[in-house]
Amino acid sequence: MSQKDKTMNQKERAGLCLWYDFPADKGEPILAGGGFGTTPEDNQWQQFTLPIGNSHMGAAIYGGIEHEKLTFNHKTLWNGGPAIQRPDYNGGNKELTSDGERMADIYERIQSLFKEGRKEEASGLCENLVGSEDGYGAYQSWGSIKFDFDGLVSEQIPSDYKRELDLENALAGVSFTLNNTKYTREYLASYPDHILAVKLTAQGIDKLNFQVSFPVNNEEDIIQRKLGKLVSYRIVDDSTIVTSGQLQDNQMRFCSVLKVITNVGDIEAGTQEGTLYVKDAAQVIILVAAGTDYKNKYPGYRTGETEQQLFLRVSETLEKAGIRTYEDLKERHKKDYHNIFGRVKLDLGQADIVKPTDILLKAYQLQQASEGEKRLLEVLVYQYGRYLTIQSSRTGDLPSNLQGVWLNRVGDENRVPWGCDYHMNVNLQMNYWPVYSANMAECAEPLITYVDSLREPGRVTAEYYYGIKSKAGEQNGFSSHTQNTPFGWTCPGWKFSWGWSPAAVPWILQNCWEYYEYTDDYESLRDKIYPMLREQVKLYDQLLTDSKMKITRADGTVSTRLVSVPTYSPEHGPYTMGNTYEQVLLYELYTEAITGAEILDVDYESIEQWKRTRDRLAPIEIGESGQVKEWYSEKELGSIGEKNHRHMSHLLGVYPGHLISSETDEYREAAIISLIDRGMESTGWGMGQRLNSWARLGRGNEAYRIIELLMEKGLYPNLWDAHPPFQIDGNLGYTSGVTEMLLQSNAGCIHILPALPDAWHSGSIKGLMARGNVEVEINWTNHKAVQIKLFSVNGGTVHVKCAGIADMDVTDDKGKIMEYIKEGTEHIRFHMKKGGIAFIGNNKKPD
Ligand code: FUC
Repeated sequence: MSQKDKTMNQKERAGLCLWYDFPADKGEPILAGGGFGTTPEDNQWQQFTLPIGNSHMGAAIYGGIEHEKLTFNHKTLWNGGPAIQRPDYNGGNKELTSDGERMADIYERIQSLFKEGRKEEASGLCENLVGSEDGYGAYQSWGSIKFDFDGLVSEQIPSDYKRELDLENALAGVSFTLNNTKYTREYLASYPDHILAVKLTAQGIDKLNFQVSFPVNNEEDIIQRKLGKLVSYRIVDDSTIVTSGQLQDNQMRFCSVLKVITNVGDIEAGTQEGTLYVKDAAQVIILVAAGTDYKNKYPGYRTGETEQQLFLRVSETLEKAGIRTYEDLKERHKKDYHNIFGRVKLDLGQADIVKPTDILLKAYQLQQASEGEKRLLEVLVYQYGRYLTIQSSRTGDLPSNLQGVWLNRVGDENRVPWGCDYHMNVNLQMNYWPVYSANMAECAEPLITYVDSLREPGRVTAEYYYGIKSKAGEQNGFSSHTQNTPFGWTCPGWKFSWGWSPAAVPWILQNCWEYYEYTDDYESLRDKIYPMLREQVKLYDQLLTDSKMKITRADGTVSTRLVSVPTYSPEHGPYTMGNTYEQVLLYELYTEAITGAEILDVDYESIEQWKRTRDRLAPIEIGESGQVKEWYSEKELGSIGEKNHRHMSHLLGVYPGHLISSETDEYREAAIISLIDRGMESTGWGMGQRLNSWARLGRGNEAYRIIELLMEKGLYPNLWDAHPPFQIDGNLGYTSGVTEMLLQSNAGCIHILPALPDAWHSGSIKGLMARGNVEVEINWTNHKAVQIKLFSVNGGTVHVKCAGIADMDVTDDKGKIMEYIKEGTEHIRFHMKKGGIAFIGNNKKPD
């Protein structure tokens, strides 16, 4: 290891840990709780607990001294969907309106009215285009793992108390000393072994004496409203708590097995049903496995397992893990985690000091942090976004939801924020913005598989609402809207103004397409991604209609615009015939399908037709204030819509799209005017979107100002993002945004330091990914890249853009000069071998 690498690692070690000197229930909340009946307890939970997860399961740790608690989740534990009391459940889709008219007829009528210019009548009819509320459901908290310790009573928090989350190893821990005994607790959630593992130790005079329980979260009113859990607890083998149950709402079965292992000390039955008492132990290992009979398979969404079969499956998981020692489980967990997390290292010149995270955040908020401390928090939150992704989105599972996998609430969507669903209105998209660029591509598998699973139920939506039918086995078009659940909920919600959003699918497909762009994985493109794009284009081929709006292209040719009708720009303004939001996404969709077909060498005739269609979408128009119009009828800024609205979907061509970039000058200036108009402050994900957009526009200092505002106003002490309540998209949008400030690859080249702010004058980043499967490392000093290292996984031509690059030389890993083609002062192109390395540096000898 070089000296430089060592310094980087030391700094990372000091920085890459969240830690506190008090338990979660003793913290003073710094922000209001948010809506959805957020209680003081919910607020405490969302601001202070520390999360671990293996995607399927999640836990959030309090770190109480006498009473320790971990809220526990399983990603599939959802109310809603198919159920005995909902024999006709159909993804919320309704064929008929409440007046008995066919939705598809109303849809057609709305289109005709809009075309006749009868906007008010058309808009009035839009409210009919809704789905049912019945069966939407909500994600449910499972319960809590509790430890009630005897003898750990203290008036004060011990001075050596520490509660921490080590991001480098994905380990959470609590430690303190009481009565000359040192207590440590370590928590991990293992993806390779499918378990949660806990190690408790007491070193000194006293031993561990505690009751352990695993009660489900089942508030009384929830049971009365039949949204609760029917549950039974039993003790097996004198050391294992088995919980078996069913959700009242949809009869989903769930089962958990918690096993206590001690080598010294006794395990006895506890005082209440389903509890165990551990006596006089110096070390205790606890393993937890859990599962449900959910299966993402339309239309039943169940495995079909009996209670006993589910129990056997969960027990088997636990038994397999139980053969291994705790240390072995921990090593396997760390290896799996390091493989993804360890790829990216960020050094912004952060301070090498160790301060509790809440103190660091507070100093930042009060503008009392040193520059080094600010960098430390900026790096920490960056890597936290990567940690949260790895902990909440792994192969074989559902994607991360609005809170990743962590939730402490039960009930309906008025209590569980937005049902904690799969919101495709920027939220699910944002969760997956950093996966490719920040080198975690495998974490996107749950998303791609999930979107694929919306196709079958989504064909019902296409049929009912647009009259587009797929015969058995046919793929004639699928649709889905804002809200989505694990049960193929594809209807347009129960209110048009937030529920209707067919462009949600092209939008999320963009994330799926990016998987191919970054990995060059031909098989995935052929077998999964292109078929989805193709079917979506097929849908829009049938939906798009001539608006009679005149468009004049850059080359002077004139035609009329094809639009989808009705459209609504999230979540304000009028109902219209097309809008920038939807047209931009469609432009990108057609482009992705065309490119995909060309790569795969298929659908030649369609490619030509798709190009003609794309040519008539004309997504972007500039308004009288020089802005990107959100609606085609908009004149000057502010003439329509709400000022400072948190959504800025008319700017999707900036990010995550490609229509507006620092290369397209005319649109770029317009986008800046529109961005300024939306304001710098917003909710969590709103900050994430602003950050990524400023970065894409090459405006590092504005991007950095967003970062400062996010730190100052938008994060809880546990660094979760505050919508409020907690919503994980803002965390992941931040990680994506920082990546976009340092590296971009959307405009046909690998752009080095495209939006470096003044505050980050020197630093290094290692392991970012550029499109075309190229790994990039950048070292910069005084705002200038001094060395760039590229690793081309698949080989091919690379086009690199960087200020001053024409004065640098390119060498291979043996130090041999590589030939390149120079284009102006900022661009070079050269060929790389598969697995080849290139160093671009400022080592040129004077001529
Ligand atoms: C969108 C946003 C809300 C919230 C919800 C989950 O509808 O407008 O702010 O984030 O998603």
